Amino acid sequence: MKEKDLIYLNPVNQTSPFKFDDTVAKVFPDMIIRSVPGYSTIISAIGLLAAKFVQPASVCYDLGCSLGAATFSMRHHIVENDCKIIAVDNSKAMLQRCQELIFQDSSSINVELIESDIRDINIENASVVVINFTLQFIPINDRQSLINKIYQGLLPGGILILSEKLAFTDPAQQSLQTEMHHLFKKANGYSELEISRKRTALENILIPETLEQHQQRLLASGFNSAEVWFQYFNFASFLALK
Ligand code: GEK
Repeated sequence: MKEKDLIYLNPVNQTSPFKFDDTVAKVFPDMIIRSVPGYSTIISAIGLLAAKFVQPASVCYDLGCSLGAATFSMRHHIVENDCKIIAVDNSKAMLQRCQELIFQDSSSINVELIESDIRDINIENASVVVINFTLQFIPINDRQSLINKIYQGLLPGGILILSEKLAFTDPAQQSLQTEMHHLFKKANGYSELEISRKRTALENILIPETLEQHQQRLLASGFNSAEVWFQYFNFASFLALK
């Protein structure tokens, strides 16, 4: 059974900035599903897209894999047996749990886990790259070079699936979408206090950009097209085609 996220009920966690440590890793599946509108839909679609776009003897990357939800979705949908999945995260706590889940999983598709900053790894021979709610934690100035590296490492016909929390230039939209996200969290059992404490903890750590900024960056790196295939309030997922 999933362990419940009670982190921000605890006043001790009120002031420290958000970290992907063991406390977070323990409750992560519950946290992300109750906090990110559309998360399970996105995870399922990642498997479907990977199955369609994977190429023989290529690599599928899951950048910022956490407990490997996108990795497992790819693993269970892909039928190409000679491909491999490389899942990367810089949180030891997340990777330890992810490794345990891989041991319990029955798929025969090879998964390599790498503990690293995603800015420091090589991307090669990729048919599918997933970066699901992780670019938002990378300093804005480093985002273009990371997307460029992904584009360069993709094979012709390869895809990038990028999911992000969004910002809006129109203040009325920004405040409405933020309010709807908070109502989503409230409907999922988080209190006002937990929502506001988490918001403070994520300040300057999770930096959302607008849909247009993401699209421009994707196109600037060389992708032929970059469209939003899913959006639920201020959370969206892009599909970029090489
Ligand atoms: C999912 N994709 O379940 N390098 C490597 N990892 C990083 C970095 C970095 N520079 N910065 C943050 N992370 C997952 C969910 S969670 C999203 C992704 C969220 C890692 C961090 O350790 C965490 O595991 C993950 O990115 C972000 O589909 O919690 O909102």
